[in-house]
Amino acid sequence: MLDVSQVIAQPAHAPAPGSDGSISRHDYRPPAWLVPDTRLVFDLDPAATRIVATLSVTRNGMAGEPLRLDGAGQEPVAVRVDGAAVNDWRIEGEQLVIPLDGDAHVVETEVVVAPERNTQLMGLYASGGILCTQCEAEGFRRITYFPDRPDVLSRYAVRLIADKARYPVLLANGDPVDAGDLDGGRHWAEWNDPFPKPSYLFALVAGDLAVNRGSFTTQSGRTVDLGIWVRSDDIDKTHHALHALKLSMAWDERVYGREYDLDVFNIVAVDDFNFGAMENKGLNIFNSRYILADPDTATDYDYDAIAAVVAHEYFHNWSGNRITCRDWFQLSLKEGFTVYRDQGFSADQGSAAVKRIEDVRGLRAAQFPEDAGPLAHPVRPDSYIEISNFYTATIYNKGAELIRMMATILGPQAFRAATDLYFTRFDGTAATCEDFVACMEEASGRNLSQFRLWYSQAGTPRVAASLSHEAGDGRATLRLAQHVPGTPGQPDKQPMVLPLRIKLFGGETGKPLIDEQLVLLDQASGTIVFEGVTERPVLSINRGFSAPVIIESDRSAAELGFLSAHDDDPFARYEAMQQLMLDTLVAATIEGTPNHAAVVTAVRNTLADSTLDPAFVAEAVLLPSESFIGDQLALVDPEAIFRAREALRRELGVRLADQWREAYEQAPAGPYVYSPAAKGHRRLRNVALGYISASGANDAATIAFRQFEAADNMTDRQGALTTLASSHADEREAALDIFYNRYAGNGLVIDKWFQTQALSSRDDTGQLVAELARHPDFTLANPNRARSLVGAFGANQRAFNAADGSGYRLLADQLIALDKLNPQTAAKLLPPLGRWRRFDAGRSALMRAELERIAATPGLSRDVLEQASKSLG
Ligand code: B3K
Ligand code: ZN
Repeated sequence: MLDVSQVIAQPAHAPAPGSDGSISRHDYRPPAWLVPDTRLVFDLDPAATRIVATLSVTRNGMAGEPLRLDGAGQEPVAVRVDGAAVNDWRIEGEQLVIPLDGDAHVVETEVVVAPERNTQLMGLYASGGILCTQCEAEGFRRITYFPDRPDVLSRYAVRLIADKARYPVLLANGDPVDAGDLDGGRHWAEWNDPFPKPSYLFALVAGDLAVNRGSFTTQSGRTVDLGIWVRSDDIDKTHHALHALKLSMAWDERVYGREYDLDVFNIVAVDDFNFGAMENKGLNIFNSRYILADPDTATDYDYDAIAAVVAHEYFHNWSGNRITCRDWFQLSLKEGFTVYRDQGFSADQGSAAVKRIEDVRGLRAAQFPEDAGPLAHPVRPDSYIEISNFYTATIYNKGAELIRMMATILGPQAFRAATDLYFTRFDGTAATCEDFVACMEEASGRNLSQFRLWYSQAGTPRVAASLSHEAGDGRATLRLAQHVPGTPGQPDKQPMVLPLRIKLFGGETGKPLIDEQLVLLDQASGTIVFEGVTERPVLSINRGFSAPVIIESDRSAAELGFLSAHDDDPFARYEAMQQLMLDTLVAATIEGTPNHAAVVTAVRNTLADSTLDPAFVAEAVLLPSESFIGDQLALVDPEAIFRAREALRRELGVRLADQWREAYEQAPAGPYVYSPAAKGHRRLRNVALGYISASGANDAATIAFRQFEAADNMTDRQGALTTLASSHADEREAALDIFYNRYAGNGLVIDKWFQTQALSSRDDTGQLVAELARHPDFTLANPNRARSLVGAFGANQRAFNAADGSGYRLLADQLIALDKLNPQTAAKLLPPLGRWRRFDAGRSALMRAELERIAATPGLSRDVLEQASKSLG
C-alpha cells in the first residue's frame, strides 16, 4: 500500500523518483520558486569554510509551495528570512524546506563545509593547495543550499575572504568588482556576474597562482582580458592554451557570429579533476592535462586535445551558458552542439579529413559499443538514476553527429540561419533539444519530424547496401535497407532518417560516374536507380561518415582496394581501407586462414602515393583496434583476434619492409615545430616504427631506442616508448627507467608512463599492471592517475580479458576502492565489465561474478550501483 506521508512530502516541482531511484524526463515540472539574485560570502579555509548565501526568492505561480533548497547532507548553521532568524525549517531527504507565505522574500542560510576532506572532487575541494569548485551537474548543493537545477537562473555577486599568504589569488565568475586587505593577514575580493546563470556554472578559485595574461578585441571592439592561471612552475607551459583561446574567440565570431560578453575570461588549471574541464561562466576550470604543454612533456595528441578542449569550453559560453538546459535530460543540447562546434574548429586548424577520421575512430571506439551494450541510452534519455553517469559518448559524440546530420540536410546557409535563430530566440533561457530542432525547421522550412527519432531511439542503425549493374541498359540500382537493433527498454525501432552521401566510380577507369548525391533514406528500405552508367560501377557510400551508422555492403576486396586508392573523398578512402582490413581480420579470426594479399597491396599503394598528406597516410595504414574487430564478431575471442591482428601486422611489416624504412627516414630532421605538416611526419614515423618492430627485424629495438634517446619532443619519445613497452628487448627496461627518472615528479608525464605499460601487448601485462597498482606513485585519489592505469588496462582487450579472470578482479578491486573516495570517477571504470554478453561462457561468468561482487559491496555509491545493476541486466 502507498505510504501517504511520503506522497504528501513530495514537492510539486520534484516528482517522486521511481522505485529504483530513477528520475523520469516526463515528470519535469517548472520550479516552484525562482531566485533572481544570489549573494554568496565565502570565508575560505580548507578545514572549515563558512558560506553565507543570501537568496532573493520569488514564487513561480505555485501557491502554498514551501521553498525547497537542495543540499547534500550538511546542516544549516542558521536560517533567516527577511532578516529574521527562523526555526520552522525542516530537512526532508537532503532538502532544506522553508515554509513561506507571500510571493517574494530574502532567504539567508549559513553552512560550514570542509574542502580538504572532499575526495569526491564535487562542490568545493582542495587540489594541491588550491581551493576550487566543480558544480556540474549537482555539485553546488554540496557548497550551499540552493534550487540546484539548471532552469533556475540567478545573478551572482560573490565575496571571497581568505588568508592572503596562502591564497593570494581569489577568482570567481564574471567581472572583478573590488578587493582589499583585512586584519590578521586576510584579504577579500568581490566578483559580480551580470548574466543570470544556473548554479552548475558557479565557480571560485583561491590559491597561489601565476598568470599568463593576454587580450582579445572582439568584433564590436571590446577588449577582453584573458588569463591562464597555474602554479608558477608551470607558467611556461601555458602559451599554447592561451593561443588556442584567442583562436577560438575569433573562430566563434567568424563561423557562428558569437562574441564574448564579459570583460575578463579566466582559465585555471588544477591537477585533481574528474573530467577534462568545466565551462563555468568567465572562469573555466581545467584538468591540468588540457592546459599544460611544452614539446618536452606533451605529445602532438596532447597539443591537439588542449586546443580542442579550450575551444569546447569557450564555445560553451554561448552553447551552454547564455543558453542552458531546461533539465539534465537535455544535456546533449549543450554538449552535442558544443562538440560539433569544437570539431569544426579543430578541422579548420589543420587537415579536416584527418580530423574527421580521428573523430569517427573515437565514435566507433566509445559510442558504438555503448550503443550496443547494456548502458545504451538515447541522445535525449528518458530516465536516469545518477546524472553523472550520463556524461557519455552518446550524449557528447553521437549528439554531435545529430547536429552534423542536420547541418548536412539543411546546407551551410540554412544551418547558420538556424543557429542564429536559436541563439537569438533562446538567449538567457534554459532550453530543450526540441527548441533546437524547431529552430532548424523554422529557419530552413524543412520538416524534421522523423529526424527527431535520432533523439529518442538508442542503438546504431545498420544499413545493408547492394549495388547491381545492368550493363546493357546503362543502369545501376542501389538497394538500401536499414535496421535499428533493439536496446534496453526499446525492443522495437522505427526507421530513421539517414543522410547518406553517395557516389559511383568506374571500376576500370576510376572516373566518377555520377556527381555525389545526398540520399535521405527514411523508410525501412529503398531503391535508387542511376542512369547512364556504362562502366561497371563501384559504390562509395556514407562519404565523410555523413550518418553515424554501420554500412553492410557486399563490396569485394578488389572494390575496397580500388576505392582506397581512387576515391576522391579522403574519408571514403580511409574507410575503404578500414573495411578491407576489417574483413580480412574477421575472416582470419574466425577461420584462422589469413589472406593478407589485398591489404598488403592496398597499404603498399597508399604508402607509394606521394600526393597524400603523411598525416592521412598514417591514419589509413593503421589496423583497426582489437576491440573494434571484437565488435564485429558474435563472440569476442580476444586471443584469436590478437593473433590475427599481430599476424597481419607482421606480414605488412615484412612485405613492406623497405617502404616502412623509407617512410621512417623521410621525416624531416630539425628542431620540433608544432604544425600540421610536422605533426603528420611525426605520426607517420611512429606508425612506421610500429611496423618495423612488428616485422621482427633484428634492429627494431635499436631503432626505437635511438629515437627515444635522440627525441627533442614527447611525441617521438613516447612513440618509441610505446613500441618498446610491447617488446621483450633489453632496451625496454632501460627506456622505461630513463623515462621515469627524467620525469619524476611531473604527474602528467608519469601518467603516460603508467598508461603506456597498461596498454602493452606483452603476455605479462596483467601481472605488470597489478605490480604498478602497488607502485608508490600510484594513487586512486588523483583521477588522471587512476584512469592512466586502471582505465587504460580496461581498454586493453587481450590483457584485461585474461581467461583466468585476473583482469576482471583487478579492475573490480580498484573500482570498489575508488568508489569510497570518488564515485563519479569509479563509475566510469565499469563499462569494460558490462561487455560480458559478448564473451564465451567462462569469461562471461567471471565478469558477472565481479559485477555482482561490486553491486553487493556495502555502502556502494548510487553512481556505481546504477552502472553495475544495468550492466548485469
Ligand atoms: N560540462 C562539463 C562536464 C561536466 C561533467 C559533470 N559530470 C565539461 C564539458 O563538457 O565541457
Ligand atoms: Zn561540454
